[in-house]
Amino acid sequence: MQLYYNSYSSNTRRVLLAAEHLGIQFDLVEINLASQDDRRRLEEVNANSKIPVLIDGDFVLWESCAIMQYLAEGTPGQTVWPQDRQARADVNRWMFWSCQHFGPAVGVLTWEHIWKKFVTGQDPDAQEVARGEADLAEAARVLEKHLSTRRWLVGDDVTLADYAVVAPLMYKEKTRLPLDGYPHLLAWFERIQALPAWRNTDKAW
Ligand SMILES: N[C@@H](CCC(=O)N[C@@H](CS)C(=O)NCC(=O)O)C(=O)O
Repeated sequence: MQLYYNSYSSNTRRVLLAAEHLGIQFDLVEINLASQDDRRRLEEVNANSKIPVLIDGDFVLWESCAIMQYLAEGTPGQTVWPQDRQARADVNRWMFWSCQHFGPAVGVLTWEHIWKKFVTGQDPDAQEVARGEADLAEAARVLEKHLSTRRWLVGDDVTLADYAVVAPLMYKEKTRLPLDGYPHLLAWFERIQALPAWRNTDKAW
């Protein structure tokens, strides 16, 4: 299988986390989003012009969480995407939440504090930073409450839910994410950072 990727991409990171956990290796195709040639190559497989993209024979799949589920489904004996209907729905719920709420909140801050300068040369916009911080506080509050009584987001061990939600935290230090007031969230992040999947995919910075 081929994966169109970049190590700076948090959406790619969640796929790499799942693949590492499942023992899957890719033929990696690095995409530099600043290169017009790479963009053209990317748009041939994803009209959204976004990474990651998985190619498995004739089958092309984009959207990071869909790729994670596809990888798990194809791995006999895996436990990260449970077979039980309700447990699986619970994992799916956090994966959707990650893409809809947590990831975008972190994404606003990552853009303002890191990428904007690279791409546009402009400084962070205070109003946008305030919006990102407010959205992050709301999402972090939900995570903190949930993790106050459990070690992992679903069940007794790490699942795709944890890998999907945690990926944007690869920018926690660089973006100085204001998360000091969320001790359970931080303890959960430390647990994930201790996993081989995190350590073996920690190549970006
Ligand atoms: N919902 C998509 C988001 C993918 C995405 O936004 N990827 C970023 C990199 S982290 C990207 O390719 N951005 C390029 C662009 O928006 O032009 C997913 O989860 O795969």
